Amino acid sequence: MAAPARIRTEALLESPLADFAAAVREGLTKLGQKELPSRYLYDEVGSALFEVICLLPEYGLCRAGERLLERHAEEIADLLPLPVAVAELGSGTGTKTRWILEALARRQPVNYFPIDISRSALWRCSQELGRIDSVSIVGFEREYLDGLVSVAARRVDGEHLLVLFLGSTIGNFDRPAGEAFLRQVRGILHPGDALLLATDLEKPVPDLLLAYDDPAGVTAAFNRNLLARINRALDADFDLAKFVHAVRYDDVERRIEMHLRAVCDQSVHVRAASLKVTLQAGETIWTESSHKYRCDEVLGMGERTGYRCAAQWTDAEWPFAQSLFFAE
Ligand code: AVI
Repeated sequence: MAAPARIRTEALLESPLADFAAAVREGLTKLGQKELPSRYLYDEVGSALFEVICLLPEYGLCRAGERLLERHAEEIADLLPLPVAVAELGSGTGTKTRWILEALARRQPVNYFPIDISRSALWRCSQELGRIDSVSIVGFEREYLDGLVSVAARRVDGEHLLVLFLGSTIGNFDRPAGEAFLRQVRGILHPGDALLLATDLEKPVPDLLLAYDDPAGVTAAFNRNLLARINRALDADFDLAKFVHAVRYDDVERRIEMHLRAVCDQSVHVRAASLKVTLQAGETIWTESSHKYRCDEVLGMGERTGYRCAAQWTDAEWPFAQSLFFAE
């Protein structure tokens, strides 16, 4: 049996709490639409709720991504130049990565570098994947691009890099920001390095609304937990009973938006951000966007940002794509 994985937790953000307070202050004092950044949905509770969301019958996204990896991992591995090290952006607990690592480990010893801002996610990732023979893991508790720069600096001569960006996390960026991000990743890669990019595809709006507003209320709890997190971490007094989860589809932007709607006029004190906010009945705080794509649009995004697409696989049950790009 392989030794338990070693998780290195290199330099953290300078002051995560100060960054959080600043982001909350900025988002809640915006003129017009109030916002909170979706990255803060994922504290311990939020991450656990997201894992439950992935089990919901109405939310097929995670299962579709995993099905594609399970079905096509060998083909993906055959397309990669060897030797290759694997970096994963936002690895979470790493469940969906197993298929790729196992396929690669049948061809070569694999160095796997999960990058995630959550130490507990990295720890669970090491538990989940650290026992695959011929796979060694070093985790980076860092932001995506910082982590990727560190991983790239560790590569040995002649070794390629495969970057995994799974789960359609790119959909949580605005489209221009998503492209800018792909370009930044490209700037860290060498020609011939690979990027496996997952994207959730367009599907009927009623299916999307149900996926993001499930009858069991798990997504609502996931959304409201952001306010609970602000209460806990920033000494705020949001009354969660005074907010409802609201989901809408913007068919121009082709995205699902999650909001928290105030059910009555109220004011909230966020002490650690030195902030008093007032909300009117019906006003919303926008907490997440989840963009949906077309297959050819994904190819275009890759081409405009310095990649060539080698293959694209789609899931028939839940429209979803995995696209394998090579840096040009
Ligand atoms: C992580 N991300 C791709 C999910 C999504 O579908 O946009 C987050 C999520 N939000 C609500 N449900 C799931």
